[in-house]
Amino acid sequence: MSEPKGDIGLIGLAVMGQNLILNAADHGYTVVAFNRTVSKVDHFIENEAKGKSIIGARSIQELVDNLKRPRRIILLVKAGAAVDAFIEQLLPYLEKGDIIIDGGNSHFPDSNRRYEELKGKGIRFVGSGVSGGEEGARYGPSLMPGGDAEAWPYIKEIFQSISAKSDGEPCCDWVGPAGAGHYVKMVHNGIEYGDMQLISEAYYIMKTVGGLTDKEIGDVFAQWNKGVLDSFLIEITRDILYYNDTDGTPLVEKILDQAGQKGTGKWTAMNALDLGIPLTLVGEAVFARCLSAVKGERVKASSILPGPQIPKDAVKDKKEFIDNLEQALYASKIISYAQGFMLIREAAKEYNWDLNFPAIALMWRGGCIIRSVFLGEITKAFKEDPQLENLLFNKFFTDAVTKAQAGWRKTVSLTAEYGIPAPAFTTALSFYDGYRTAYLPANLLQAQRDYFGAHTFKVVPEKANDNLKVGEAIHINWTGHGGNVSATTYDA
Ligand code: 2AM
Repeated sequence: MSEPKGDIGLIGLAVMGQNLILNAADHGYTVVAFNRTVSKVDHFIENEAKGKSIIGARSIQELVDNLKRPRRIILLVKAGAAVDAFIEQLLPYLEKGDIIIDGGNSHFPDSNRRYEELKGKGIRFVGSGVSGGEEGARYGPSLMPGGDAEAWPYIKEIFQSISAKSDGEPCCDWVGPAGAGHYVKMVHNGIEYGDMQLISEAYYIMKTVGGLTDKEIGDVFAQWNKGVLDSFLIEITRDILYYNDTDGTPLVEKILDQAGQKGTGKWTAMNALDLGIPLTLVGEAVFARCLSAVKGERVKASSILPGPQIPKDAVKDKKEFIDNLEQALYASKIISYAQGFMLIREAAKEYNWDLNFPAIALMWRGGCIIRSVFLGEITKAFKEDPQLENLLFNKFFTDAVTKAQAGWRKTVSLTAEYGIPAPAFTTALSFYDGYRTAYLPANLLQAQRDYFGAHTFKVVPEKANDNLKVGEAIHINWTGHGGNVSATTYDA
C-alpha cells in the first residue's frame, strides 16, 4: 500500500464532526472520516466533502490504514458508552504512541479513567473540550485539550490552526493532565449557565420594574454590547428580543418559561460542593432552571402567595435605572468568573494538575459561547500573575467592582423591594459581601456545633487566654450538665 495521506482521523459524522472535518480540510489537512452508520460516510463524501481533502473510511481498519504515524484520531460521538466502544474497537489496530482524542462532551472523571487505561497500553489519550456550537466547529471553535502531554506536540499545529483566534492568538492551548481539558470545558459550561441567568434576570427586571418593551430591551442590550459587556451572549439576546413572530409581536414572549438542562451546569455545581468552593452563582443558575421547571406549582403559588405591587412609577429615572442594571450585571459577572477560577484553582490542587491559567482565559476569549471582551481582561490578569489568588485581587477587577458597587446594590434592593426574583444578582452580592468580611458569624455557628455535638472550636489568637489556647480544639460545657467529651464524628 502507498504511504498513508491522512493527517488526522475523525469518527462521528453528526453536524459537529462534519464541520470540524471541513474546518481542518480548509486549513490544508487531509482528514479521514468514519461513522458507525457507514452510509453517512458515503453521503458526506458525495456532498459536503466533495472536492476537499477528505477521505471516507468504511471500516476502522480503513480509517487507521489511511493515517500517518503516529495516528491521530478524534472521536466526536455521543458521550458515555459510545466513546468506550470506539476506543475498544480502535485498540487492535493502533500502535504504541498513537493518539486518541475525545472531543465529545465527556464528564471529566471518564476522561481521567480513559487517560489511565490508555496510558497502560502505550496509547496517548487527549480529552478535549470543544465549544462554539456548529458554527464554531466549522469556522473556529474554542478547543481545550488536556491529557497525555506527549500528544500535544503532534496535535498542536492542527488544533491551533482550526481554532478560533483572538487578536491573532489561537483560542487553544494545552490545559493540563488527564481529564483537565474536559474539566475546564465543564466549568466553562457552568459559567455559561451563570451568564445566561444574569442576562435573563436583567431582561426580567427591565420588563417588570422598568416597564420596557422587548424592542426597548433589545436596544439596551445593543448598547451594552458596545461596552464592557460586549459578548456573544449579549449579542444574541439583542437579536432574540428584536425577533418578531409572523403576527409582528416578539417571539420570545410566546416561549414557555420552563428551562431545560443537559447536566453540565449541575456537574460543575456538584464538583464545587465536592471541593468545598462557594460557586454560588452557577449553583443559583442551576437551581433557577429547576425552579422554572415546576411551572404548575408556580402558577398555583402565584394566586396564593402575595408579594408587593410594582407601582407604575417604580422607576423614576430610566437612564439611571439602566445604568445601575448594567453595573449590577457587570459586577455579578466578575463575581461568577472569580468563583469559577477559584474552583479551577482548587481542582488543580485536589487533582494535582498543573494548569495553565492564562491559557484557560484565552481559550474562552473567542470561539466559545461565553466569548467576550471581558475574557481578554481576565487573560491579562493571569498573564500578569499566573499565581493570582483571586480575580478580585487584580487591580482592574478590584476597581471595576468598586465602581459598579453602588448601581449593583441599588438594583438588588429594587428587586427585593418589588418582589422580583433575581437569584444570580443577589447571590453575587452576598458572596461579595461575605468574601470581603474579615470576621463572619461562623463564630456563632461553631459555638452551636460545640453546644449540641461537642464538635469543638478554635479561639481567635488575639483573644486567647489560659482556658482558651491558640490552635487547640476546645470544648466548653455550655449548659453545665453532661460531660466534657468532645466528638468529632457525631453529626446529629
Ligand atoms: P450514528 O450516525 O451511527 O448514529 C452523534 O450522535 C454521533 O455519535 C453520531 O456519529 C452517531 O453515530 C454516534 N453515536 C451515537 N451513539 C453511538 C454508539 N452507541 N456507538 C457508536 N456511535 C454512536
